[in-house]
Amino acid sequence: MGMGKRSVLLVFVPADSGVDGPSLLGESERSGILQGLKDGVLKNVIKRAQFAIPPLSLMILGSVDEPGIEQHICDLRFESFPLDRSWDLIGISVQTGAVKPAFELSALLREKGFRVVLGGPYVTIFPERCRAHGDVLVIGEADEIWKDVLADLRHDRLQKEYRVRELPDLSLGHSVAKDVLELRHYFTTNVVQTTRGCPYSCDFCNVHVMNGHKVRHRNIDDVVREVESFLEKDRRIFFFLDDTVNADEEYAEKLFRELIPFNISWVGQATTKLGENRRLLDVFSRSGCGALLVGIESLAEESNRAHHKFHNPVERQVACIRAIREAGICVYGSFIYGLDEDTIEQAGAIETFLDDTGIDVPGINLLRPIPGTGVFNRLADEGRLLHDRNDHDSFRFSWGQEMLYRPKKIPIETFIPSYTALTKRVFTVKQAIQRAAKAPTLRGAVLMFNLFYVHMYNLSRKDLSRQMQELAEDKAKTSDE
Ligand code: B12
Ligand code: SF4
Repeated sequence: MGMGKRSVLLVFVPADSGVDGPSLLGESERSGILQGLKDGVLKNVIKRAQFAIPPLSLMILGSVDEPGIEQHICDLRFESFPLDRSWDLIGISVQTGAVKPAFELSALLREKGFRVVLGGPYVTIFPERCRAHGDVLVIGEADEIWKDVLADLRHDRLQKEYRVRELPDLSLGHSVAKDVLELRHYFTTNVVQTTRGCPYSCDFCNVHVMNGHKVRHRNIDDVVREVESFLEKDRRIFFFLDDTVNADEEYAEKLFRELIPFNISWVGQATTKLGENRRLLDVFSRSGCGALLVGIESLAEESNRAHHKFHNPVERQVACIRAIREAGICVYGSFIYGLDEDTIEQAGAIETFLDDTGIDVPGINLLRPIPGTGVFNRLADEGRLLHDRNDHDSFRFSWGQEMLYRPKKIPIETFIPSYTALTKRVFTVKQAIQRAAKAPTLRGAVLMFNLFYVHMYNLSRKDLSRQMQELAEDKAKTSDE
Protein backbone atom coordinates (compact mmCIF):
# COMPACT_ATOMS: atom_id res chain seq x y z
CA MET A 1 0.00 0.00 0.00
CA GLY A 2 1.40 3.40 -0.98
CA MET A 3 2.63 5.76 1.76
CA GLY A 4 -0.18 7.87 3.10
CA LYS A 5 -2.67 6.73 0.52
CA ARG A 6 -6.22 6.01 1.57
CA SER A 7 -7.33 2.55 0.53
CA VAL A 8 -10.79 1.62 -0.63
CA LEU A 9 -12.13 -1.90 -1.13
CA LEU A 10 -15.12 -2.56 -3.40
CA VAL A 11 -16.95 -5.80 -2.64
CA PHE A 12 -19.25 -7.98 -4.76
CA VAL A 13 -21.46 -10.26 -2.65
CA PRO A 14 -22.80 -13.54 -4.08
CA ALA A 15 -26.55 -14.12 -3.84
CA ASP A 16 -27.52 -17.00 -1.57
CA SER A 17 -29.88 -18.34 -4.20
CA GLY A 18 -29.97 -18.48 -7.96
CA VAL A 19 -26.98 -18.42 -10.27
CA ASP A 20 -24.48 -17.80 -7.49
CA GLY A 21 -26.22 -19.95 -4.93
CA PRO A 22 -24.06 -22.61 -3.30
CA SER A 23 -27.19 -24.18 -1.82
CA LEU A 24 -28.25 -25.04 -5.32
CA LEU A 25 -25.19 -27.18 -5.86
CA GLY A 26 -26.94 -29.62 -3.54
CA GLU A 27 -23.75 -30.35 -1.64
CA SER A 28 -25.29 -31.33 1.66
CA GLU A 29 -27.36 -34.12 0.12
CA ARG A 30 -24.50 -36.01 -1.45
CA SER A 31 -21.82 -38.36 -0.19
CA GLY A 32 -19.60 -41.28 -1.23
CA ILE A 33 -16.53 -41.50 -3.47
CA LEU A 34 -18.36 -42.03 -6.76
CA GLN A 35 -20.84 -39.35 -5.92
CA GLY A 36 -17.92 -37.13 -4.93
CA LEU A 37 -16.29 -37.68 -8.30
CA LYS A 38 -19.53 -36.99 -10.12
CA ASP A 39 -19.99 -33.86 -8.03
CA GLY A 40 -16.48 -32.73 -8.88
CA VAL A 41 -17.11 -33.07 -12.61
CA LEU A 42 -20.53 -31.50 -12.28
CA LYS A 43 -19.23 -28.64 -10.23
CA ASN A 44 -16.61 -27.98 -12.84
CA VAL A 45 -19.24 -27.91 -15.58
CA ILE A 46 -21.39 -25.65 -13.42
CA LYS A 47 -18.54 -23.31 -12.62
CA ARG A 48 -17.66 -22.95 -16.28
CA ALA A 49 -21.28 -22.76 -17.41
CA GLN A 50 -21.97 -19.95 -14.96
CA PHE A 51 -19.96 -17.77 -17.30
CA ALA A 52 -18.79 -15.75 -14.32
CA ILE A 53 -18.15 -12.20 -15.39
CA PRO A 54 -16.83 -9.35 -13.28
CA PRO A 55 -19.15 -6.73 -11.77
CA LEU A 56 -19.08 -3.83 -14.21
CA SER A 57 -20.39 -1.46 -11.55
CA LEU A 58 -17.30 -1.98 -9.41
CA MET A 59 -14.99 -1.80 -12.42
CA ILE A 60 -16.51 1.62 -13.19
CA LEU A 61 -16.08 2.85 -9.62
CA GLY A 62 -12.62 1.32 -9.38
CA SER A 63 -11.58 3.29 -12.47
CA VAL A 64 -12.41 6.67 -10.95
CA ASP A 65 -9.13 8.45 -10.37
CA GLU A 66 -8.74 10.54 -7.25
CA PRO A 67 -5.27 11.56 -6.06
CA GLY A 68 -4.30 10.03 -2.75
CA ILE A 69 -6.74 7.15 -3.09
CA GLU A 70 -6.14 3.58 -4.21
CA GLN A 71 -8.97 1.17 -4.95
CA HIS A 72 -9.25 -2.64 -4.98
CA ILE A 73 -12.03 -5.06 -5.87
CA CYS A 74 -12.88 -8.16 -3.85
CA ASP A 75 -15.24 -10.59 -5.57
CA LEU A 76 -16.51 -12.90 -2.86
CA ARG A 77 -17.50 -15.49 -5.45
CA PHE A 78 -13.79 -16.28 -5.79
CA GLU A 79 -11.85 -14.88 -2.86
CA SER A 80 -12.27 -14.48 0.85
CA PHE A 81 -12.45 -11.10 2.46
CA PRO A 82 -8.99 -9.56 3.08
CA LEU A 83 -9.51 -8.89 6.77
CA ASP A 84 -5.80 -8.67 7.40
CA ARG A 85 -5.52 -5.23 5.81
CA SER A 86 -6.72 -1.93 7.09
CA TRP A 87 -9.23 -0.34 4.74
CA ASP A 88 -10.24 3.29 5.00
CA LEU A 89 -13.56 2.65 3.30
CA ILE A 90 -15.37 -0.47 2.11
CA GLY A 91 -18.00 -0.23 -0.63
CA ILE A 92 -20.59 -2.98 -0.96
CA SER A 93 -22.83 -3.43 -4.00
CA VAL A 94 -26.31 -4.46 -2.86
CA GLN A 95 -28.47 -6.39 -5.34
CA THR A 96 -32.03 -7.29 -4.45
CA GLY A 97 -31.24 -11.02 -4.55
CA ALA A 98 -28.35 -10.62 -2.12
CA VAL A 99 -29.56 -8.09 0.45
CA LYS A 100 -29.24 -10.36 3.46
CA PRO A 101 -25.64 -11.49 2.89
CA ALA A 102 -24.70 -7.89 1.98
CA PHE A 103 -26.14 -6.51 5.23
CA GLU A 104 -24.57 -9.33 7.25
CA LEU A 105 -21.17 -8.57 5.80
CA SER A 106 -21.64 -4.88 6.47
CA ALA A 107 -22.57 -5.54 10.11
CA LEU A 108 -19.51 -7.72 10.60
CA LEU A 109 -17.18 -5.14 9.08
CA ARG A 110 -18.65 -2.25 11.06
CA GLU A 111 -18.27 -4.27 14.24
CA LYS A 112 -14.57 -4.55 13.42
CA GLY A 113 -14.39 -0.78 13.07
CA PHE A 114 -14.44 -0.40 9.28
CA ARG A 115 -16.50 2.27 7.56
CA VAL A 116 -18.97 0.88 5.02
CA VAL A 117 -20.60 2.60 2.06
CA LEU A 118 -23.59 0.88 0.46
CA GLY A 119 -24.66 1.39 -3.16
CA GLY A 120 -26.28 -0.49 -6.04
CA PRO A 121 -29.76 -1.32 -7.32
CA TYR A 122 -31.36 -2.13 -3.96
CA VAL A 123 -30.00 1.01 -2.29
CA THR A 124 -31.26 3.10 -5.20
CA ILE A 125 -34.78 1.70 -4.93
CA PHE A 126 -35.06 1.28 -1.14
CA PRO A 127 -32.66 3.76 0.50
CA GLU A 128 -34.67 3.90 3.74
CA ARG A 129 -34.32 0.17 4.27
CA CYS A 130 -30.54 0.45 3.88
CA ARG A 131 -29.80 3.48 5.99
CA ALA A 132 -29.22 1.61 9.25
CA HIS A 133 -26.92 -0.92 7.57
CA GLY A 134 -24.12 1.35 6.35
CA ASP A 135 -22.19 4.43 7.40
CA VAL A 136 -22.65 6.05 3.99
CA LEU A 137 -25.35 5.55 1.32
CA VAL A 138 -24.93 6.25 -2.37
CA ILE A 139 -28.32 6.45 -4.07
CA GLY A 140 -28.39 6.15 -7.86
CA GLU A 141 -25.90 5.57 -10.67
CA ALA A 142 -22.59 6.41 -9.05
CA ASP A 143 -20.36 6.97 -12.12
CA GLU A 144 -19.80 10.64 -11.32
CA ILE A 145 -20.69 11.07 -7.66
CA TRP A 146 -18.14 8.42 -6.61
CA LYS A 147 -15.39 10.97 -7.21
CA ASP A 148 -17.04 13.25 -4.62
CA VAL A 149 -17.15 10.37 -2.14
CA LEU A 150 -13.45 9.65 -2.66
CA ALA A 151 -12.53 13.34 -2.37
CA ASP A 152 -14.54 13.61 0.85
CA LEU A 153 -12.83 10.51 2.20
CA ARG A 154 -9.47 12.10 1.48
CA HIS A 155 -10.43 15.28 3.28
CA ASP A 156 -12.07 13.48 6.21
CA ARG A 157 -15.49 14.92 5.52
CA LEU A 158 -17.55 11.91 4.41
CA GLN A 159 -21.26 12.60 4.42
CA LYS A 160 -23.97 10.13 5.39
CA GLU A 161 -25.71 10.25 2.05
CA TYR A 162 -24.89 10.97 -1.59
CA ARG A 163 -27.91 11.18 -3.86
CA VAL A 164 -27.56 11.33 -7.63
CA ARG A 165 -29.94 14.08 -8.78
CA GLU A 166 -29.50 13.69 -12.51
CA LEU A 167 -28.78 10.44 -14.32
CA PRO A 168 -25.14 10.52 -15.47
CA ASP A 169 -24.45 11.64 -19.02
CA LEU A 170 -22.72 8.60 -20.53
CA SER A 171 -21.32 10.56 -23.44
CA LEU A 172 -18.83 12.24 -21.10
CA GLY A 173 -16.54 9.33 -21.74
CA HIS A 174 -15.26 7.94 -18.46
CA SER A 175 -13.02 5.06 -19.39
CA VAL A 176 -13.15 1.73 -17.62
CA ALA A 177 -9.87 0.11 -16.64
CA LYS A 178 -9.23 -3.45 -15.55
CA ASP A 179 -6.25 -2.82 -13.31
CA VAL A 180 -8.30 -3.62 -10.23
CA LEU A 181 -9.39 -7.05 -11.51
CA GLU A 182 -7.96 -10.52 -11.11
CA LEU A 183 -8.29 -11.59 -14.76
CA ARG A 184 -7.91 -15.31 -14.17
CA HIS A 185 -10.98 -15.61 -11.96
CA TYR A 186 -13.35 -14.98 -14.78
CA PHE A 187 -14.80 -16.64 -17.83
CA THR A 188 -13.98 -13.33 -19.50
CA THR A 189 -13.30 -9.82 -18.26
CA ASN A 190 -14.52 -8.12 -21.42
CA VAL A 191 -17.78 -6.60 -20.18
CA VAL A 192 -19.00 -3.45 -21.88
CA GLN A 193 -22.14 -1.35 -21.65
CA THR A 194 -22.94 0.99 -24.54
CA THR A 195 -26.32 2.37 -23.44
CA ARG A 196 -28.33 2.71 -20.25
CA GLY A 197 -32.06 3.18 -19.69
CA CYS A 198 -34.97 1.41 -21.35
CA PRO A 199 -37.86 2.95 -23.28
CA TYR A 200 -40.19 0.10 -22.26
CA SER A 201 -42.00 -0.48 -18.98
CA CYS A 202 -42.43 -4.23 -18.47
CA ASP A 203 -43.98 -4.41 -15.00
CA PHE A 204 -41.77 -7.29 -13.78
CA CYS A 205 -38.55 -5.38 -14.46
CA ASN A 206 -36.89 -2.57 -12.57
CA VAL A 207 -34.37 -1.40 -15.12
CA HIS A 208 -36.66 1.45 -16.21
CA VAL A 209 -37.22 2.34 -12.55
CA MET A 210 -33.49 2.57 -11.80
CA ASN A 211 -32.07 3.78 -15.09
CA GLY A 212 -34.99 5.77 -16.50
CA HIS A 213 -36.89 5.55 -19.78
CA LYS A 214 -34.55 7.59 -21.88
CA VAL A 215 -31.84 5.57 -23.59
CA ARG A 216 -28.52 7.26 -22.85
CA HIS A 217 -25.66 6.45 -25.22
CA ARG A 218 -21.94 6.41 -24.85
CA ASN A 219 -19.93 7.89 -27.69
CA ILE A 220 -19.17 5.31 -30.31
CA ASP A 221 -15.50 6.35 -30.31
CA ASP A 222 -15.28 5.77 -26.55
CA VAL A 223 -16.72 2.26 -26.86
CA VAL A 224 -14.42 1.39 -29.76
CA ARG A 225 -11.40 2.62 -27.79
CA GLU A 226 -12.52 0.61 -24.78
CA VAL A 227 -12.82 -2.57 -26.85
CA GLU A 228 -9.35 -1.94 -28.23
CA SER A 229 -7.82 -1.42 -24.80
CA PHE A 230 -9.66 -4.40 -23.27
CA LEU A 231 -8.23 -6.62 -26.00
CA GLU A 232 -4.70 -5.80 -24.91
CA LYS A 233 -5.27 -7.61 -21.62
CA ASP A 234 -7.76 -10.28 -22.53
CA ARG A 235 -8.67 -11.70 -25.93
CA ARG A 236 -11.66 -13.72 -24.75
CA ILE A 237 -15.32 -13.20 -25.65
CA PHE A 238 -17.08 -9.85 -25.05
CA PHE A 239 -20.33 -9.48 -23.10
CA PHE A 240 -22.34 -6.41 -24.04
CA LEU A 241 -24.43 -5.86 -20.92
CA ASP A 242 -26.98 -3.49 -22.45
CA ASP A 243 -30.52 -4.56 -21.67
CA THR A 244 -31.37 -4.21 -25.36
CA VAL A 245 -28.34 -3.96 -27.58
CA ASN A 246 -30.57 -3.10 -30.58
CA ALA A 247 -32.73 -0.55 -28.72
CA ASP A 248 -31.42 2.19 -31.01
CA GLU A 249 -30.90 0.44 -34.33
CA GLU A 250 -29.04 3.27 -36.00
CA TYR A 251 -26.56 3.59 -33.13
CA ALA A 252 -26.08 -0.18 -32.94
CA GLU A 253 -25.43 -0.45 -36.66
CA LYS A 254 -22.82 2.31 -36.58
CA LEU A 255 -21.09 0.94 -33.48
CA PHE A 256 -20.88 -2.70 -34.49
CA ARG A 257 -19.83 -1.81 -38.03
CA GLU A 258 -16.82 -0.09 -36.48
CA LEU A 259 -16.08 -3.16 -34.40
CA ILE A 260 -15.88 -5.53 -37.40
CA PRO A 261 -12.10 -5.05 -37.92
CA PHE A 262 -11.33 -6.09 -34.32
CA ASN A 263 -12.39 -9.65 -34.99
CA ILE A 264 -13.93 -10.18 -31.58
CA SER A 265 -16.70 -12.57 -30.71
CA TRP A 266 -19.49 -11.27 -28.52
CA VAL A 267 -22.83 -12.02 -26.87
CA GLY A 268 -25.59 -9.72 -25.67
CA GLN A 269 -29.29 -9.19 -25.07
CA ALA A 270 -31.66 -8.03 -27.82
CA THR A 271 -35.28 -7.91 -28.87
CA THR A 272 -36.35 -10.30 -31.61
CA LYS A 273 -37.20 -7.26 -33.75
CA LEU A 274 -33.61 -7.65 -34.88
CA GLY A 275 -34.79 -10.47 -37.15
CA GLU A 276 -36.66 -7.89 -39.24
CA ASN A 277 -33.65 -5.66 -39.83
CA ARG A 278 -31.48 -7.57 -42.26
CA ARG A 279 -28.84 -4.88 -42.39
CA LEU A 280 -28.32 -4.77 -38.66
CA LEU A 281 -28.43 -8.54 -38.47
CA ASP A 282 -25.69 -8.71 -41.05
CA VAL A 283 -23.55 -6.18 -39.15
CA PHE A 284 -24.07 -8.09 -35.89
CA SER A 285 -23.04 -11.30 -37.51
CA ARG A 286 -19.97 -9.80 -39.20
CA SER A 287 -18.85 -8.09 -36.00
CA GLY A 288 -18.69 -11.47 -34.27
CA CYS A 289 -22.03 -11.82 -32.51
CA GLY A 290 -22.31 -15.45 -31.37
CA ALA A 291 -25.42 -15.45 -29.22
CA LEU A 292 -28.23 -13.19 -28.10
CA LEU A 293 -30.61 -13.52 -25.20
CA VAL A 294 -34.13 -12.54 -26.16
CA GLY A 295 -37.02 -12.08 -23.74
CA ILE A 296 -40.04 -13.86 -25.18
CA GLU A 297 -41.94 -14.08 -21.86
CA SER A 298 -45.41 -15.42 -22.74
CA LEU A 299 -46.72 -16.79 -26.00
CA ALA A 300 -50.14 -15.48 -25.02
CA GLU A 301 -50.34 -11.92 -26.29
CA GLU A 302 -52.87 -11.00 -23.56
CA SER A 303 -50.33 -12.00 -20.91
CA ASN A 304 -47.58 -9.81 -22.27
CA ARG A 305 -50.07 -6.95 -22.48
CA ALA A 306 -51.19 -7.55 -18.89
CA HIS A 307 -47.56 -7.05 -17.86
CA HIS A 308 -47.05 -3.96 -20.03
CA LYS A 309 -44.82 -5.70 -22.52
CA PHE A 310 -46.03 -4.42 -25.88
CA HIS A 311 -43.00 -4.42 -28.10
CA ASN A 312 -42.79 -8.09 -29.01
CA PRO A 313 -45.83 -9.24 -30.99
CA VAL A 314 -46.05 -13.02 -30.66
CA GLU A 315 -47.00 -13.68 -34.27
CA ARG A 316 -43.69 -12.26 -35.51
CA GLN A 317 -41.49 -14.15 -33.08
CA VAL A 318 -41.01 -17.41 -34.97
CA ALA A 319 -39.87 -15.77 -38.21
CA CYS A 320 -37.60 -13.35 -36.34
CA ILE A 321 -35.88 -16.05 -34.31
CA ARG A 322 -35.35 -18.16 -37.40
CA ALA A 323 -33.79 -15.18 -39.20
CA ILE A 324 -31.40 -14.54 -36.31
CA ARG A 325 -30.31 -18.17 -36.21
CA GLU A 326 -29.93 -18.27 -40.00
CA ALA A 327 -27.54 -15.33 -39.69
CA GLY A 328 -25.33 -17.63 -37.61
CA ILE A 329 -26.29 -16.28 -34.19
CA CYS A 330 -27.47 -18.57 -31.37
CA VAL A 331 -30.65 -17.62 -29.57
CA TYR A 332 -31.14 -17.93 -25.82
CA GLY A 333 -34.93 -17.67 -25.48
CA SER A 334 -36.20 -16.58 -22.10
CA PHE A 335 -39.81 -17.40 -21.19
CA ILE A 336 -41.87 -16.65 -18.11
CA TYR A 337 -44.57 -19.24 -17.52
CA GLY A 338 -47.38 -18.18 -15.18
CA LEU A 339 -48.02 -14.59 -16.27
CA ASP A 340 -51.47 -13.20 -15.65
CA GLU A 341 -53.38 -14.39 -18.69
CA ASP A 342 -51.47 -17.67 -19.07
CA THR A 343 -53.52 -20.85 -19.01
CA ILE A 344 -52.28 -24.39 -18.66
CA GLU A 345 -52.05 -24.58 -22.46
CA GLN A 346 -48.94 -22.40 -22.33
CA ALA A 347 -46.75 -25.36 -21.36
CA GLY A 348 -47.50 -27.17 -24.62
CA ALA A 349 -47.27 -23.93 -26.58
CA ILE A 350 -43.73 -23.31 -25.30
CA GLU A 351 -42.63 -26.79 -26.33
CA THR A 352 -44.06 -26.42 -29.83
CA PHE A 353 -42.45 -23.01 -30.11
CA LEU A 354 -39.05 -24.46 -29.15
CA ASP A 355 -39.41 -27.02 -31.92
CA ASP A 356 -40.56 -24.47 -34.51
CA THR A 357 -37.77 -22.01 -33.82
CA GLY A 358 -34.90 -24.31 -32.85
CA ILE A 359 -34.01 -22.03 -29.91
CA ASP A 360 -30.52 -23.07 -28.82
CA VAL A 361 -30.81 -22.46 -25.10
CA PRO A 362 -34.26 -22.18 -23.55
CA GLY A 363 -34.77 -20.59 -20.15
CA ILE A 364 -38.20 -21.27 -18.69
CA ASN A 365 -38.60 -19.00 -15.72
CA LEU A 366 -41.12 -18.55 -12.99
CA LEU A 367 -42.18 -14.97 -12.45
CA ARG A 368 -39.99 -13.49 -9.68
CA PRO A 369 -41.83 -10.45 -8.36
CA ILE A 370 -39.00 -8.06 -7.48
CA PRO A 371 -39.73 -5.60 -4.65
CA GLY A 372 -39.96 -2.16 -6.21
CA THR A 373 -41.57 -3.27 -9.47
CA GLY A 374 -45.13 -2.66 -10.65
CA VAL A 375 -45.99 -6.34 -10.59
CA PHE A 376 -44.77 -6.73 -7.01
CA ASN A 377 -47.04 -3.95 -5.76
CA ARG A 378 -50.00 -5.20 -7.77
CA LEU A 379 -49.67 -8.81 -6.60
CA ALA A 380 -49.30 -7.58 -3.03
CA ASP A 381 -52.44 -5.41 -3.35
CA GLU A 382 -54.33 -8.36 -4.84
CA GLY A 383 -53.25 -10.61 -1.96
CA ARG A 384 -51.45 -12.98 -4.33
CA LEU A 385 -47.93 -12.90 -2.85
CA LEU A 386 -47.01 -15.95 -0.79
CA HIS A 387 -44.87 -13.92 1.61
CA ASP A 388 -45.28 -10.68 3.54
CA ARG A 389 -44.68 -7.78 1.15
CA ASN A 390 -42.34 -6.18 3.67
CA ASP A 391 -40.15 -9.23 4.05
CA HIS A 392 -37.88 -8.67 1.04
CA ASP A 393 -35.54 -11.51 2.00
CA SER A 394 -38.28 -13.98 1.17
CA PHE A 395 -38.29 -12.78 -2.42
CA ARG A 396 -35.24 -14.71 -3.50
CA PHE A 397 -35.54 -13.97 -7.11
CA SER A 398 -33.60 -16.38 -9.19
CA TRP A 399 -35.20 -18.39 -11.94
CA GLY A 400 -36.99 -21.67 -11.44
CA GLN A 401 -37.12 -22.15 -7.70
CA GLU A 402 -40.19 -22.12 -5.49
CA MET A 403 -43.26 -20.08 -6.34
CA LEU A 404 -43.52 -16.65 -4.74
CA TYR A 405 -47.09 -15.80 -5.81
CA ARG A 406 -50.38 -17.31 -6.97
CA PRO A 407 -50.93 -17.28 -10.74
CA LYS A 408 -54.15 -15.58 -11.77
CA LYS A 409 -55.80 -18.14 -14.00
CA ILE A 410 -54.25 -21.41 -12.87
CA PRO A 411 -54.59 -22.73 -9.31
CA ILE A 412 -51.09 -23.04 -7.84
CA GLU A 413 -51.63 -26.76 -7.11
CA THR A 414 -52.18 -27.32 -10.84
CA PHE A 415 -49.57 -24.85 -12.00
CA ILE A 416 -46.57 -26.37 -10.17
CA PRO A 417 -46.94 -29.90 -11.62
CA SER A 418 -47.52 -28.41 -15.05
CA TYR A 419 -44.32 -26.34 -14.77
CA THR A 420 -42.17 -29.17 -13.42
CA ALA A 421 -43.46 -31.58 -16.08
CA LEU A 422 -42.53 -29.00 -18.71
CA THR A 423 -38.98 -28.47 -17.44
CA LYS A 424 -38.57 -32.24 -17.14
CA ARG A 425 -39.43 -32.65 -20.82
CA VAL A 426 -37.40 -29.68 -22.07
CA PHE A 427 -34.20 -30.08 -20.04
CA THR A 428 -32.81 -33.54 -20.74
CA VAL A 429 -29.25 -34.60 -21.55
CA LYS A 430 -30.44 -35.91 -24.91
CA GLN A 431 -31.99 -32.58 -25.88
CA ALA A 432 -28.91 -30.74 -24.64
CA ILE A 433 -26.78 -32.73 -27.06
CA GLN A 434 -29.28 -32.26 -29.89
CA ARG A 435 -29.47 -28.51 -29.35
CA ALA A 436 -25.69 -28.23 -29.33
CA ALA A 437 -25.42 -30.24 -32.56
CA LYS A 438 -27.87 -27.91 -34.31
CA ALA A 439 -26.51 -24.65 -32.91
CA PRO A 440 -25.34 -22.23 -35.60
CA THR A 441 -22.10 -21.53 -33.68
CA LEU A 442 -20.55 -21.75 -30.14
CA ARG A 443 -21.55 -25.42 -29.85
CA GLY A 444 -19.44 -26.11 -26.78
CA ALA A 445 -21.01 -23.24 -24.88
CA VAL A 446 -24.52 -24.25 -25.96
CA LEU A 447 -23.89 -27.77 -24.72
CA MET A 448 -22.49 -26.58 -21.42
CA PHE A 449 -25.32 -24.16 -20.81
CA ASN A 450 -27.98 -26.78 -21.60
CA LEU A 451 -26.30 -29.34 -19.32
CA PHE A 452 -26.08 -26.76 -16.56
CA TYR A 453 -29.81 -26.26 -16.92
CA VAL A 454 -30.53 -30.00 -16.82
CA HIS A 455 -28.95 -29.89 -13.38
CA MET A 456 -30.45 -26.60 -12.19
CA TYR A 457 -34.01 -27.39 -13.26
CA ASN A 458 -33.67 -30.74 -11.57
CA LEU A 459 -32.88 -28.94 -8.33
CA SER A 460 -35.71 -26.49 -8.89
CA ARG A 461 -38.11 -29.44 -9.19
CA LYS A 462 -36.99 -30.61 -5.76
CA ASP A 463 -37.72 -27.17 -4.29
CA LEU A 464 -41.10 -27.14 -5.96
CA SER A 465 -42.13 -30.61 -4.85
CA ARG A 466 -41.25 -29.59 -1.29
CA GLN A 467 -43.44 -26.53 -1.74
CA MET A 468 -46.33 -28.67 -3.07
CA GLN A 469 -46.15 -30.72 0.12
CA GLU A 470 -46.17 -27.61 2.27
CA LEU A 471 -49.15 -26.20 0.40
CA ALA A 472 -51.05 -29.47 0.91
CA GLU A 473 -50.20 -29.46 4.63
CA ASP A 474 -51.36 -25.85 4.96
CA LYS A 475 -54.61 -26.70 3.24
CA ALA A 476 -55.17 -29.72 5.50
CA LYS A 477 -54.49 -27.53 8.53
CA THR A 478 -56.95 -24.81 7.49
CA SER A 479 -59.69 -27.35 6.69
CA ASP A 480 -59.17 -28.95 10.14
CA GLU A 481 -59.70 -25.64 11.88
C1 B12 B 1 -24.67 -8.56 -15.78
C2 B12 B 1 -25.77 -8.77 -14.79
C3 B12 B 1 -25.60 -9.78 -13.86
C4 B12 B 1 -24.30 -10.57 -13.73
C5 B12 B 1 -23.26 -9.73 -12.99
C6 B12 B 1 -23.87 -9.12 -11.76
C7 B12 B 1 -23.40 -7.75 -11.39
N1 B12 B 1 -24.05 -7.21 -10.41
O1 B12 B 1 -22.48 -7.21 -11.91
C8 B12 B 1 -24.74 -11.84 -12.97
C9 B12 B 1 -25.04 -12.92 -13.98
C10 B12 B 1 -23.78 -12.43 -11.94
C11 B12 B 1 -26.04 -11.34 -12.35
C12 B12 B 1 -26.60 -11.96 -11.27
C13 B12 B 1 -27.75 -11.52 -10.69
N2 B12 B 1 -28.59 -10.58 -11.15
CO1 B12 B 1 -28.21 -9.46 -12.60
N3 B12 B 1 -27.95 -8.19 -14.01
C14 B12 B 1 -26.95 -7.97 -14.81
C15 B12 B 1 -27.28 -6.78 -15.74
C16 B12 B 1 -27.72 -7.32 -17.08
C17 B12 B 1 -26.15 -5.79 -15.92
C18 B12 B 1 -25.50 -5.34 -14.62
C19 B12 B 1 -24.58 -4.21 -14.89
O2 B12 B 1 -23.39 -4.39 -15.00
N4 B12 B 1 -25.11 -3.00 -15.06
C20 B12 B 1 -24.35 -1.83 -15.33
C21 B12 B 1 -23.87 -1.19 -14.04
C22 B12 B 1 -22.98 0.00 -14.37
O3 B12 B 1 -25.01 -0.75 -13.33
P1 B12 B 1 -25.25 -1.16 -11.80
O4 B12 B 1 -24.78 -2.52 -11.56
O5 B12 B 1 -26.63 -0.81 -11.45
O6 B12 B 1 -24.26 -0.16 -11.02
C23 B12 B 1 -24.46 1.22 -10.87
C24 B12 B 1 -25.27 1.61 -9.63
O7 B12 B 1 -26.18 0.63 -9.21
C25 B12 B 1 -24.26 1.94 -8.60
N5 B12 B 1 -23.62 0.87 -7.81
C26 B12 B 1 -23.62 -0.44 -7.99
N6 B12 B 1 -22.90 -1.07 -7.04
C27 B12 B 1 -22.42 -0.11 -6.23
C28 B12 B 1 -21.62 -0.21 -5.10
C29 B12 B 1 -21.24 0.96 -4.44
C30 B12 B 1 -20.37 0.89 -3.25
C31 B12 B 1 -21.69 2.22 -4.93
C32 B12 B 1 -21.30 3.45 -4.25
C33 B12 B 1 -22.51 2.30 -6.06
C34 B12 B 1 -22.86 1.13 -6.71
O8 B12 B 1 -23.26 2.56 -9.37
C35 B12 B 1 -23.09 1.83 -10.60
C36 B12 B 1 -22.60 2.77 -11.67
O9 B12 B 1 -23.60 3.69 -12.03
C37 B12 B 1 -28.43 -6.10 -14.94
C38 B12 B 1 -29.37 -5.23 -15.73
C39 B12 B 1 -28.95 -3.77 -15.65
N7 B12 B 1 -29.41 -3.00 -16.55
O10 B12 B 1 -28.22 -3.33 -14.80
C40 B12 B 1 -29.08 -7.26 -14.22
C41 B12 B 1 -29.73 -7.03 -12.86
C42 B12 B 1 -28.89 -6.10 -12.05
N8 B12 B 1 -29.69 -8.37 -12.17
C43 B12 B 1 -30.73 -8.62 -11.52
C44 B12 B 1 -30.87 -9.84 -10.78
C45 B12 B 1 -32.24 -10.18 -10.33
C46 B12 B 1 -29.78 -10.68 -10.53
C47 B12 B 1 -29.72 -11.87 -9.56
C48 B12 B 1 -30.34 -11.58 -8.22
C49 B12 B 1 -30.33 -13.09 -10.20
C50 B12 B 1 -30.19 -14.34 -9.29
N9 B12 B 1 -30.99 -14.51 -8.29
O11 B12 B 1 -29.37 -15.12 -9.49
C51 B12 B 1 -28.23 -12.12 -9.43
C52 B12 B 1 -27.61 -11.37 -8.22
C53 B12 B 1 -26.14 -11.58 -8.19
C54 B12 B 1 -25.49 -10.76 -7.16
N10 B12 B 1 -24.75 -11.40 -6.28
O12 B12 B 1 -25.62 -9.56 -7.08
C55 B12 B 1 -31.81 -7.54 -11.64
C56 B12 B 1 -32.20 -6.79 -10.42
C57 B12 B 1 -31.19 -6.38 -9.43
C58 B12 B 1 -31.73 -5.58 -8.29
N11 B12 B 1 -32.83 -4.88 -8.38
O13 B12 B 1 -31.13 -5.58 -7.26
C59 B12 B 1 -31.27 -6.68 -12.84
C60 B12 B 1 -31.55 -5.19 -12.72
C61 B12 B 1 -31.99 -7.24 -14.08
C62 B12 B 1 -33.51 -7.25 -13.92
N12 B12 B 1 -34.24 -6.21 -14.14
O14 B12 B 1 -34.06 -8.26 -13.58
N13 B12 B 1 -26.51 -10.27 -12.95
S1 SF4 C 1 -37.55 -6.39 -19.41
FE1 SF4 C 1 -36.12 -5.52 -20.91
S2 SF4 C 1 -37.48 -4.38 -22.31
FE2 SF4 C 1 -38.69 -4.74 -20.46
S3 SF4 C 1 -38.36 -2.89 -19.20
FE3 SF4 C 1 -36.82 -4.42 -18.56
S4 SF4 C 1 -35.01 -3.92 -19.74
FE4 SF4 C 1 -36.74 -2.91 -20.75
